[in-house]
This record gives sequence, structure tokens and C-alpha cells, in this order.
Amino acid sequence: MAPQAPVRTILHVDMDAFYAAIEQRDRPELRGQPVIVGADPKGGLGRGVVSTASYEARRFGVGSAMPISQAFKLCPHGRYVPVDMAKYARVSGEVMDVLRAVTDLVEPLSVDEAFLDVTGRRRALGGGEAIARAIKQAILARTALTASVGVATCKLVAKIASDMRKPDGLVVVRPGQEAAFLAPLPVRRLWGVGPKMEERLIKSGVHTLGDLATLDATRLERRLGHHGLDLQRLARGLDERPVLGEARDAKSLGEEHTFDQDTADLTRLRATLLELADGVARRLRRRALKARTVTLKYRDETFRTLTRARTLAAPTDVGAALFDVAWELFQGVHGRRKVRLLGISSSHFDEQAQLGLFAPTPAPADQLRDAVAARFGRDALVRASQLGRRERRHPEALADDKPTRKPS
Ligand code: TTP
Ligand code: MG
Repeated sequence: MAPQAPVRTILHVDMDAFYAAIEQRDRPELRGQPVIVGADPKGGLGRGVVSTASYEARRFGVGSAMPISQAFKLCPHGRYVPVDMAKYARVSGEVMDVLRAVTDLVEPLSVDEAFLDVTGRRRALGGGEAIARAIKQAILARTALTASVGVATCKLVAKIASDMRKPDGLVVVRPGQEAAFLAPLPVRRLWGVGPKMEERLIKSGVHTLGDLATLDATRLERRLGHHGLDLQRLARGLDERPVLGEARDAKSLGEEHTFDQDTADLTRLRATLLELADGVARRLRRRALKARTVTLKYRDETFRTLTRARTLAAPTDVGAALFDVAWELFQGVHGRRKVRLLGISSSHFDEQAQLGLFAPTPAPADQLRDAVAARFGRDALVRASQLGRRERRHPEALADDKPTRKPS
């Protein structure tokens, strides 16, 4: 009999009112004030959208992704400050450093949140709750900011738990308590339940996760298909998804693109991802590498920055394969907001390929593209779907090698 895996201890760490808290930390006159991040950098409110609001401002109903003009109606005496992404990224790096000192198994999901699998650190560090407290303290000491942490046996429950007692919260869901913890929550709290699915569930009389967890499986499958059964497993607190750690010495190869103007044009977004995937694949092939993990970076018009990673069944250096995964990840995060930046990176390189034991065998189409690119430059051959795009791309190389073109 195969040995049983231990019950896991997963943490979800999420900073409180992240951008606003940083501004309040750095500008004492903003402390205790309703702070709204997302004003025009040139002064005034501008016509943008709110990135985030301090908890003081949330009391007036101001929240992320709301037009600034609407925020001003709700909270005219608020302090409106522009986004300073470079600064937030620096602080994000400090937070992630704190987390990586606890375990290698850290999976960042956005600038201010990450999953950790601390199962292997419980004995040394004294259990999930103690580790969570230590992390909160270490983040406070390093950044003077507060974080909220959820502790559970799976990602889904840890993520919901971290959100329960914000700000400065700590919620522990003990093994065996997952279903009871989830039961009273509305179905929309589940990952994978968008507005349409929510409507269908509610029409079937399913309002809470408890309703979903106890619904007859045959009925559920008849109404919602296979996806319904997956959702039911989640509603019962059964979520096997692993925390995708970044291997310590993981070199990654990636490219990203900032649009001249934020866009919601799906054709254009898709074409950009294709082009990024091709670019990354080309650089993998140049190094005779194949990657196991694809990571999508996504920044929307409010400057919300997310990363989503997926591990492939087989390592690849083929553009289309990278694109397929990136596109799926994109569809999982893309909503109605305009997109500001997209990036694809690849990591967890296949060791055998790295040692040069196997010659890389690019797909014929990719081979042709490499040959043409080598001879005539990389714009010589583009996919049909990329034709007609006016905008010049400025791929920002994210790896240690030379960018093909300098970012502007
Ligand atoms: P969140 O963690 O969703 O929000 P938050 O940290 O501001 O507040 P909370 O205490 O509820 O966690 O997002 C992290 C940062 O990402 C946030 O500070 C600003 C940015 N962001 C956007 O730019 N646009 C958005 O729509 C959202 C939701 C976040
Ligand atoms: Mg947060």
C-alpha cells in the first residue's frame, strides 16, 4: 500500500489595503485618513479607476475598480494619491523574501498575496498557527505593514480564511472543519463560480456552499455537468491543488508587454499572448531548454497585478504549447477591466534538456520561424492573427539574457 500523504498545512498570506497602507506608512499625514489610490499622476483626480482604498475610505463605500469620479462622490474629503507601482513592487519583494525564508514552497498570486505549503516545516517551526503568527510579525518588522493570514489544509479554504478577519487577521481552520467552515458562505466565494454559474446555481436552489456540498450528485451532474461535481468537491473543502513553489535556483525566461493604451480588445490581447509565447519559446530553443511551468503575469487598468502559474504534463519549448496554457490562465483572470500589461514566463527547466542529453526537437513551424527570424529578424514572419496590428511591441526581457529589443 502506498504511504498516505500527511494532511497538508497551507497558508494564504494577503497584505491589508496594500497600496494604501504603503502610502499611509510613508506619508504620516495620511494615517487615519480615507486614502484612495488611483489619482492622476499629473495632479487632480483624473479619469481613472480606484486601485484600492484604505479601510477608512471603504467605510464610505469606496472600493477597488470603481471610477475615481464615483469615489469622489462618495468620499469628497478623501485623500487621492496616484499609483506608484515601482514602490509597491519593491515592498512586495520584501514581503516575498520574508515568506521564502520560511519555505521554498511559496506561490505568489499577486503583488500582495501568496500561498505557502508549510507541511514540511511544522515540526521545526511549531505548527501552522505558530508559523502564521511568526510570519505576520516578521512582515511587520520588515515593512511596518500588516498582513492577514489563513491557515488550512488546502488552498481554497486558506484563501477564504485569510479574508475573514481583515485587517490584521489570523484565521485557522482545523483539519476536518473545512466543510463546516465553508457551509454558510455564498456560492460566489468559490473559485470558478462567475456570475453566470452563480445564477444557474441559485436557480437550482443552491445559495450557500453548504447547499452545494449536500446536493445529490446525480442531480448536480445533470444540471451542471462535470464542472458541477468539481465545484461540489471544492464546496466540501476537498482541494488537492498543490502550492507551486518556485525552485530556489529556478532560472526563468520571460517577456512582457505594456500596452500603449489599456485595452479590452480580446483579439489584440490574444495576439499579444501568442507573440509573447513565441518569443519565450524561441529563447528556450536557443538555449536547448524545455520548461515545465508557465506563468502568466496580468496587470489591469487599476494596476492590479496577478500571476498565475501552471505546471505542464510534459516540458516544452513550443510556442503554441506555452500559448495554450497562458491563454487558459488568462481566461481565468480576465474580467471586464482593460488590460495594461501581459507577460509570460517559463521556468522549471527540464534537467535532461539542460544537460544537453536530448537534442531539442522544435515543431516544424517553430523551426521555420527560428530560421526566418535568424535570417531576417524577428518581425519577418508573424502569425496570421498578428497581422494588422499597428502597435510596435517592446518586449521587456525578464531573464538574464539580452533583450531582443530594449524596453522603451
Ligand atoms: P487586494 O489584496 O485585493 O486588496 P488590498 O490589499 O488593497 O486590500 P485587502 O485588505 O482587502 O486585501 O489587492 C492588492 C493590491 O492590488 C491593492 O492594494 C491594489 C491592487 N489592486 C488593484 O490595483 N486593482 C484591483 O481591482 C484590486 C482588487 C487590487
Ligand atoms: Mg490585500
